[in-house]
Amino acid sequence: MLNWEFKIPGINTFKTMRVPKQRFLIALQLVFLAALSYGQAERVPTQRPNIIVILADDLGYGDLACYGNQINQTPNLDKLAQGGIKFLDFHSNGVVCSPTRAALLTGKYPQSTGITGVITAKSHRNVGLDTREVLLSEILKSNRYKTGIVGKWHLGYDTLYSPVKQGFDIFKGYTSGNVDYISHYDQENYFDWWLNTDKSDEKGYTTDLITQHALSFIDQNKDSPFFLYVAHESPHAPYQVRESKPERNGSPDYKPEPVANKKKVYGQMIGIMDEGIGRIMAALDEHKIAENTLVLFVSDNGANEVGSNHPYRGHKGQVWEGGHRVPAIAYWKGVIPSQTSTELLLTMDIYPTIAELTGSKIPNSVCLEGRSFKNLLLNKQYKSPERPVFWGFNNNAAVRKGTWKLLREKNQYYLYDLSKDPGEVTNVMDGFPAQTKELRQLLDTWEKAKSAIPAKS
Ligand SMILES: [Ca+2]
Repeated sequence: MLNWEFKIPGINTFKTMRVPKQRFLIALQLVFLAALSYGQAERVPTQRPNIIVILADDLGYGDLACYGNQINQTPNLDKLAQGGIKFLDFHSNGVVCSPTRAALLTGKYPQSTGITGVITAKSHRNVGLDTREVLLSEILKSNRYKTGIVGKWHLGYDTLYSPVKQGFDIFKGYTSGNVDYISHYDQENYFDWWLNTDKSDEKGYTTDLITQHALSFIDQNKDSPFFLYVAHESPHAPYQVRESKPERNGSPDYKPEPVANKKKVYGQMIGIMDEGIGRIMAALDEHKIAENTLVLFVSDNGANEVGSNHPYRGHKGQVWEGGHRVPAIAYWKGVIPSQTSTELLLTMDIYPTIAELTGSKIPNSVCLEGRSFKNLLLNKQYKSPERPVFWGFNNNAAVRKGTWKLLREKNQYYLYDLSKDPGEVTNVMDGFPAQTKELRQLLDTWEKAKSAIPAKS
C-alpha cells in the first residue's frame, strides 16, 4: 500500500502525517461533497424544528407594505417576506375569526368542527371547540414539544375549553373575539385576560403583552423543540394605540371618546405588531435558533372597511376574495429560499405541514382535510393538490377549483375566472355553463355533507 504524505497545520508547528492513499481519496471526496452542499442556498433542516405560527386578526391582503400598502410601515414583516416565501394565493378557511382558528388547530374545514361562525361573547358562553378534536398542539405535545399560545383563543370561554386543556402548556391571553387593548374587557364587558385558567389583572397594551409573553416563552424553551402560537389581536377593533384611553371599563354605561382617525390608528396598530415580530426574530437570532425555527405568519380573515384588501373585492364576513385571501409569509433562516408563491393554500393546510415537518404522529382516528405543503417550504418537488376548496358563512358560500370560483351571496350565484378577473368584477356564469354546472355540483355536495354536522356557532 502506497502512503501519501501531506501536512496539516498544528498549533505551533506543521506536523507530517502518513495516510493510506485510499483513505486520502475518500477524505478528498467528502471535502468535495461538503463544498458542494455549502454552495447551495438551503441547508437540510433539523428533524424537530421549532415552530412559530403568528396569526394576525382581521389583517387584510393589502394592509402590509410588502403587499403593496403605501401608508402602513411594516419593515419587519417586509423583511420576512423578502427573505422567505410570500404567498399570493393563501386563504383563511373562515371569513371571520373563530372558524379560521378551528381550521388552523384541527387541519379541517371549520364546518367539520361545528365552528361555522363567531363564538360570540354574548350568545355562546358555553360553546367551544370540541375537546375530542386532536389539536395541532396535542400532536406536538405528544412529540415532546413545549407548546404555548399567547394572545387570542376564541374557541370557547369556559375553562373546560381552555387551551391548557387542549395541548398547550401555557396560555397567556384572552378568550373573546377582542378585548380593550388597555383595560382587557371584552365587547360584552367581561374581564378577559388569563394566565392559563386564572384571570390576571396584568397591565399593559395587549399587543406588547403578547410580544413579551412570546419572548419569555422562547427564552424559557429555547433548548427544546417548541411550538409557539402567537395569536395577535392587531389590527382588530377597538382602535387603540399604547397611549389610548380605555374604551371599556366593565360598565355598560361607560361612554368612551370616539376615535378621531381610525385608519391612522389602524396603521399604527399594525406597526406595533410588526415591531413585536421584529423583536421575536431578533430573539431567535440572539438565542442562535433562527436556523432551527420555522416562522409562519398569516391573517385569520380579510380586513373590514377600515383596512385594505386591495386589489380584491369585499371584506371580512364575505366570501368574495377580500374576505378570505390573506397575507401569508413563511420564513426559515437558511432553509427556505426567497421566493413568491402562487400556490392555492388554506389555513387548514398548516396542521399537516407542521405535523410532517416535525415528524409528529397523527392518530388514525383523525381525518384531516388540509394537505401538507412541506415540500413547497423546503423547495423540493411540490405538486399542488388537485382539489376544489370551499368557504361558507351564514347562507353565503364559495367554491374554487383551479382559477375558477363560483360563489353565492344573498342567494345569487356568480362565476369568475380569477386568472382573468381577480377583482370579481364581471359575472361570467352565462358564458360558461359547463364550469358553472361542475362547480355548483361540487358546492352543493360539500354543503350537504357539512350541513349534517351540527353547527355550534
Ligand atoms: Ca378575525
